[in-house]
Amino acid sequence: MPVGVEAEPHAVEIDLAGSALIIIDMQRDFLEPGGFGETLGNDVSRLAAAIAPCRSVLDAARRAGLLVIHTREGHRPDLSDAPKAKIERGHPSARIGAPGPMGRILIRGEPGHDIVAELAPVAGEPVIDKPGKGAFYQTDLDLVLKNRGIGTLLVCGVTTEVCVNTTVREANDRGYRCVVLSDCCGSYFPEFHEAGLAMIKAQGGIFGWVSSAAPVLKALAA
Ligand code: TIU
Repeated sequence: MPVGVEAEPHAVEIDLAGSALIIIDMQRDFLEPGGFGETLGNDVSRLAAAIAPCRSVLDAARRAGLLVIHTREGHRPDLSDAPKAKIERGHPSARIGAPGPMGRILIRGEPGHDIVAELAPVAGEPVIDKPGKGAFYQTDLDLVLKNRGIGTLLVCGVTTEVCVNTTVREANDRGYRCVVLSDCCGSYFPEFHEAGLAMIKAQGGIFGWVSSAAPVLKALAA
């Protein structure tokens, strides 16, 4: 039976059996000092506020039996899946693959690539390793969702305007309904966080809906 969730630009009806929680890139590389995010010159402490709301939705989704999917951005140790243009971009303090305090920057298997302890995946929750910003690009996410009959995504993670936005745009074009939870997302730039959410819900919800943890907790408890 569908449940209503308060959202913008208007409330959305969600069929829980056909919905999944997807948590984008809540990795130490983005949230903790010494990782990829900091090498790019960002104040990584700005993302910490998203952890507790994410955790509350994650706990509720697990209790409600929702499919929970985690994603991680990162590359193979030999960098064979990392575009040269990405590695050479900008003037980071350390490039992708270079050694750092949490292991090699943005490399699979390194401590920095791990999801933060508070949101660590548990057995049975698919983890999608992605080489790009979007979670559909060069991954089997679409196949996993189709096999589970998922049509609606509750989206959390970082950063709002980069990997969350890219994934929502990809999902929208593939026919998924996306509900982005504002306080469960975060950005190094408060103004981009706001703009990233505004772009999703503008024009009658051009890419989806924007809600937050509280209305989703209410719906999951119903
Ligand atoms: N730099 C930045 O804001 N984000 C990323 O590079 N990746 C994700 O958002 N996951």
